[in-house]
Amino acid sequence: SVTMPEAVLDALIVGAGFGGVYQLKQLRDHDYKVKLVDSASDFGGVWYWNRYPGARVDSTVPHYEFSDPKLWKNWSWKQRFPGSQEIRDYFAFVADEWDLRKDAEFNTFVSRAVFDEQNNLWQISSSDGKEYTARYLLLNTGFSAKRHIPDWKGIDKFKGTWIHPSYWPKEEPDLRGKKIAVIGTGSTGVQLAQELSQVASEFVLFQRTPNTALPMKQINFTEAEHIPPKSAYSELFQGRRDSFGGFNFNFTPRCTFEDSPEQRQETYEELWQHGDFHFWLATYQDMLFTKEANKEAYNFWKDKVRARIPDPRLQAILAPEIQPHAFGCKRISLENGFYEIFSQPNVSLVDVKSTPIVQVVEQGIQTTEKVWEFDYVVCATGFDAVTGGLLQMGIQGKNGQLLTDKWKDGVKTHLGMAVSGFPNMFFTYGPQAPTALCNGPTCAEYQGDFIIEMMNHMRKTGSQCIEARPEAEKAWGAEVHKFAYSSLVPETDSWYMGTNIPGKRREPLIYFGGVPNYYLSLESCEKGGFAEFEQS
Ligand code: NA7
Repeated sequence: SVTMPEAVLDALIVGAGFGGVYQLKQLRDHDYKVKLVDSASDFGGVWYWNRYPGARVDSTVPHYEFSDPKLWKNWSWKQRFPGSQEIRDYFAFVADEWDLRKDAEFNTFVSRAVFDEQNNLWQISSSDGKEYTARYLLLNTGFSAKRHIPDWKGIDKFKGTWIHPSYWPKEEPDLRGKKIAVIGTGSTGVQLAQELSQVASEFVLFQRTPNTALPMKQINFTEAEHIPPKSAYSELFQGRRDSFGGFNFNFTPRCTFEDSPEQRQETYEELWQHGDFHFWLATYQDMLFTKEANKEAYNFWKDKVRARIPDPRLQAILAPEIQPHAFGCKRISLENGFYEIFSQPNVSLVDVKSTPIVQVVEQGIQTTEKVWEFDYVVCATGFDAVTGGLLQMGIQGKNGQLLTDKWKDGVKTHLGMAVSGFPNMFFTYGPQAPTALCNGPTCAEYQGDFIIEMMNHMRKTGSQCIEARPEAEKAWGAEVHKFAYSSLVPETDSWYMGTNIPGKRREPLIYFGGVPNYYLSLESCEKGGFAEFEQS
């Protein structure tokens, strides 16, 4: 049955992670009539879904939280890199503090959104038949809303339990003494391997590409010791806009070979000891741009990691002598004892580059070498990242054009937030923005503030329709390509380039100019009265 459209909203927000939650709070404070929907049954975004053993953020707090003092003054984390449950607790706290629940509808998957050109309104419907009418459609669906499972033959024949980790069963399976496989060595695979190898009777990790993981250096906070102290928070939140990744650190202004070999070793060692992403994003500024600099960083990484793996065969798979890809141009993960698990007698590593997976069979996984038997297969093969989540919602702009058609020959956006032909629609943490290279909450606030300023501007001028100008979109695309192609990123296979999904177009999906440049672009657009957008 078709329900009658509810009263017109100023904005429908899709997604209850950092982006959506921030916008709900801010828009309500600015007297907009808003509602938030999410397909999950609670707040948390990625953290609602990612509840697999070991799921943990690899950005430090307090960067990885909202900057509102009302929140951080009353919230203390237990660890420098909080686990998934702790982040869900934080979301529950935020929902209470900001009184969000009354405007949130859960278990609601947006399956269609059509722009009504006569009235400048979005008509939105959910898969269970709910309908919404809103002036603005604000998509905060994140970069990993669409899971990816390779289409191996026989998955349906497997007699054990097959799990994509972001659909971890709420009823926690008892994995003790079980034979467990993890396929994939992204952040998820690495975190899972660290945990499941400790409980499984036999644990097998299937690796296609080594993850050039860095030591996390977790810190447990105590009441007395909360690092950094809260007195430093305000300044620290300010500092995010000057940092490439939206944290509080930056590339050093020096180039790799300006230093003597001894100085270089010392610098690398310091970055290494610091943990976090420092060896990646606080290193020599040419690391992501020149092959020689990149190789130097890789070699240091390789020697460090090899020292932790006694078996030369495993060394060659986990930390190959020949650099497998440009270091840091594929998402680096933070590990906590990952390389040590391979010395355990119950752990095996399968290199699927040399012995590919042929098919899934009743007992487990058949490679070109043998059949591996399992009770559980955890398929940590990632996501149709960055664009997949946006393209699965049946979005239709002006003249009936589908977003899937608009992006058929490549992604086009203005500022990584808007699309020409799709008025009054904005998204955060999507394609052609610093997404995923930028700390999530930093992006949520900067992009959210831009959207709110834009809506305020529209209200002030009495306009009802705002749409990215095609020429602005073209210029932004060129900007995105300029940054990407000046680096080693485009030659590296990864979801940054869309190459993790068979058949997906190879193109830079992320803006690699860093947060400071991105922030300037937003600021200049705002100061120019949003003239890069047509308004009527
Ligand atoms: P990722 O980072 O996309 O990792 C997926 C992993 O699965 C990666 O190691 C892939 O190998 C592997 N994969 C994908 N398809 C296959 C096939 N067909 N055969 C074997 N292995 C395969 O997803 P995550 O969930 O770990 O992390 C997502 C993001 O969340 C992460 O980057 C952080 O930002 C947080 P590949 O490397 O492509 O060779």
